[in-house]
Amino acid sequence: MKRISLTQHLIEEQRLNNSIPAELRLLIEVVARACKTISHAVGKGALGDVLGAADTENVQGEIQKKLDIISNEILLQANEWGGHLAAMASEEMETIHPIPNRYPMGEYMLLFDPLDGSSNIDVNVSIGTIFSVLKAPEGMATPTEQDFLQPGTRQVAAGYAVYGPQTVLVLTTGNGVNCFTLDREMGSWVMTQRALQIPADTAEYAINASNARHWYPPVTRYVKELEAGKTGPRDKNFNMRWIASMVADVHRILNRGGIFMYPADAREPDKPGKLRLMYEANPMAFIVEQAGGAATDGKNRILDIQPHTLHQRVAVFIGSRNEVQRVTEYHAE
Ligand code: P6P
Repeated sequence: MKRISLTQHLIEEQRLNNSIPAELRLLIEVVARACKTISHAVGKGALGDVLGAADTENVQGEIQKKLDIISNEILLQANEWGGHLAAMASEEMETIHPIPNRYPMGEYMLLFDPLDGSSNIDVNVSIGTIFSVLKAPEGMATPTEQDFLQPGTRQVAAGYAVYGPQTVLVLTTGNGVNCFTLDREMGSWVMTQRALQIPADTAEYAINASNARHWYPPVTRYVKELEAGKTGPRDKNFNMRWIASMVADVHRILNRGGIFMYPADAREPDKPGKLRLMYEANPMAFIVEQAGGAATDGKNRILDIQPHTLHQRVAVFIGSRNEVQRVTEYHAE
């Protein structure tokens, strides 16, 4: 494949599909540059005195890691001066972050989980940044949380960076999914995979099986059939992976198929799941659907869900569409 840079790809996309206005191209380049900086900070590990917990909690009541806060700051500082954004929202911040008055306001809104998979940071397992881009409502003067509460179908771009053996940026602007690998010597993102497609079928699933006794019947039935393999109704054997880093699990699925599940369960009956809709499930669902996969909350297409609060959680079944369809049908029975 001809190696082109992220910049060249975005310019060619704009020329071919007229789908990336200059402001959106600038936004994507700025976020990609911030992910380079985060990759550098993550890569230092203990040498950069960035491991371990900070002495603060985030809006979810989770102890923040130093790198959670560092990554959040990197994304805020990279994006607030460019004039392309009206506001930002982050897993690490209770309320939205309007662009400071000293900078011009743009027409896009950026949401992100600055460093997903935090429990893996200190043990050197892959982690990542997830981001989602929405358009600010017409005529919006002062951004409020309400302006962010748009269904996932309204995203104009979504992506993630996975900080693993390679640092890879995965991006969609609505015309398919492309991957860029960070060339550390040149400091540039180079396209390494184009138009990714997720196989409709798979023999690999991802779920935290330690929660099995808490699952509701549709999930128990579905997973038990996978575990039965050739001896059961699926008549084939399945493999299991659970990295406890959604970005890494979804990246594997994007490359070789699979289904990732984080269901609601009986541990907290009124909690719809662990993952957040606005800056985890929605961007991942946009990417996966653009790659021919599917994403539901067990009943509804994730991208169709009308959000009610910025940090709301949602159950997630995402990946190879025939498996997502099957487990969703089990919920309907
Ligand atoms: P558990 C990471 O904290 C995360 O939000 C996702 O990236 C990951 O898939 C999930 O939580 C892991 O959850 O309950 O297995 O630790």
